[in-house]
Amino acid sequence: MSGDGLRQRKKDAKAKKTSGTPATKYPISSIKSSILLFIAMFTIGFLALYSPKVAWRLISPYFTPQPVWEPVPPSRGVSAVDFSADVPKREATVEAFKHAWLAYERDAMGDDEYHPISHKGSNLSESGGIGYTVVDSIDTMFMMHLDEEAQRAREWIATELSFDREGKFNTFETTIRVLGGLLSAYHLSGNDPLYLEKAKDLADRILPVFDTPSGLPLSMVNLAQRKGISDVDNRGFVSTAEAATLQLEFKYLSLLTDEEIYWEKAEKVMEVIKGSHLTTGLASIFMNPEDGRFVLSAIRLGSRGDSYYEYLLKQYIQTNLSEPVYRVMYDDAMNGVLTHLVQKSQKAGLTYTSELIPERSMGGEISWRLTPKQDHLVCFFGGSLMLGAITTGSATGKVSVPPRADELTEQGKRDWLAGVELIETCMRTHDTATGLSPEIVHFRIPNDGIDGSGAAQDWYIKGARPGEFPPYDARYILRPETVESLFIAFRLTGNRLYRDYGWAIFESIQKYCRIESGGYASVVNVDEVPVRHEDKMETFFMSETLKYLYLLFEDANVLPLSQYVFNTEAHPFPIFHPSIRTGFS
Ligand code: DMJ
Repeated sequence: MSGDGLRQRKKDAKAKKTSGTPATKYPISSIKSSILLFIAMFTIGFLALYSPKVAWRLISPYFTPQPVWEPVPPSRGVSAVDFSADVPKREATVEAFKHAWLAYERDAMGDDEYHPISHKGSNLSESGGIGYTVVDSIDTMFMMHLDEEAQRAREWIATELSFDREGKFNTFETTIRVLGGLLSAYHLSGNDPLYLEKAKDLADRILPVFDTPSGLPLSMVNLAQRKGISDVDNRGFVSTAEAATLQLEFKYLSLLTDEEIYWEKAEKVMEVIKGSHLTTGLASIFMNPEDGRFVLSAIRLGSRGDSYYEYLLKQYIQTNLSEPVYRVMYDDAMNGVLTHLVQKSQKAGLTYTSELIPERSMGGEISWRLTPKQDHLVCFFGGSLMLGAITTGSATGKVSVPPRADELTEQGKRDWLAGVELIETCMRTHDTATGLSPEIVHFRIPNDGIDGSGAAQDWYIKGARPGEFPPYDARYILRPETVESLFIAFRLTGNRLYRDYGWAIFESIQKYCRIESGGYASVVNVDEVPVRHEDKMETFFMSETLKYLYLLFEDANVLPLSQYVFNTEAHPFPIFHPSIRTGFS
């Protein structure tokens, strides 16, 4: 110890001796604390008698075990954060993309959808394609530096793509895949005007869907006639996710063209949804475009509900956190989801989301049945929760990678942990014969009447019986949601575990979905080997699944989450600060 240090210690000891109150038998401070303790005990006792709930809320934190802050699962021995590219794995995803694209180009160039086993394409309407596959895939080519392929795709867009097509096109799908694809192609190509011109033409044809009494969009559109069409199969109702998942695209287009109409139409939908707010913060999956109200229908994070929650957060991110209304709506929704939908499985305590199904009694009363069903679609939610935790749940404005406990609010910590756990659950649903996860899983609950093989684990595929054709739930249709969450989780934690998980999924896709002659196909039962294929390669395989896998292994400086927001079809748009005064700014 140095002389200075020694002198300081002696000074401290002397100060201790000379300062402080003289010793008394009952120091004032301890009398004060006793009085305070007495008052606190008295108040709690009083409350316990007259309002036990409030009393429990006050004292429960001292009795309920609090979750230990473990920001990421153990990283299999690798502790340092390494965000550099894993080149061999990244290049393997490029090779897979080429295998998919070149087969499509050979067999079906320009058609909306591809059937890799029959080597054929097909269109959504008889009047011709709308670039469903080409446009959805082009930004992945830009990212992968597939310049020749991108040039050929551009050529097709310049010379063949037309939106003057009769038929019923789904408003949401056309927006997220085609409009979204054109807008990100515009940005990533360094503002090639072709893409913006096409985007504007398409958006102008879609706009009439918003001309309803409420402003909620109709589900379908005839692009040639520029006319909205209601969905007769669903009594004219529009699904909540579909109505509330057009906003990133129309708002970015508004920024690029300086035309406020796109912004206003998209924002009006959010205003209507805000106005019909349900007390739980949750959203039923159907709304009525006539009066703008929620219709009595299921509540879930899966189909028709999923991207409503995703876009609440992403709208807040898109405009650089400048519209607090989305933060309030998102936080409110997350409170509802975490309180009412998130459950733990019986055996391994896996975190999953259930659905609420409304039931009407003979007397007309409504009750809600909690159903332990989780769509593969829900697997986007793990990453989304983590992204939300560091955004609306940040206590300090900026958080570390991975976040420290003191950098997040209580809600932020809750959502982060739930997100991490949900990703683990989604990975457990890949514990199948193929290593691929099914379209829908059910979790075990008491008295569910399941026996046999399903009884052994926490989850099962409903209706799967040996010797019978597999149920719809057993399929894997090349969906991206789990790898989307892995990509976000890796970027927010730097934990290699997420790359390992992604690689395992990629290997299963290579082994079981790859068609030797070109392309990839869905499998009809993830629990059956050898697999049976379905003759379809969904467009989101090239636009989302392979893109997120590529970005998972790419250097994290590429398309950083601090500067980009991905639309629900994985098309990245830059984050901006709105130049116009928005309805919610
Ligand atoms: C994609 O088209 C989008 O991610 C959408 O939000 C939901 N489903 C598919 C992929 O599974």
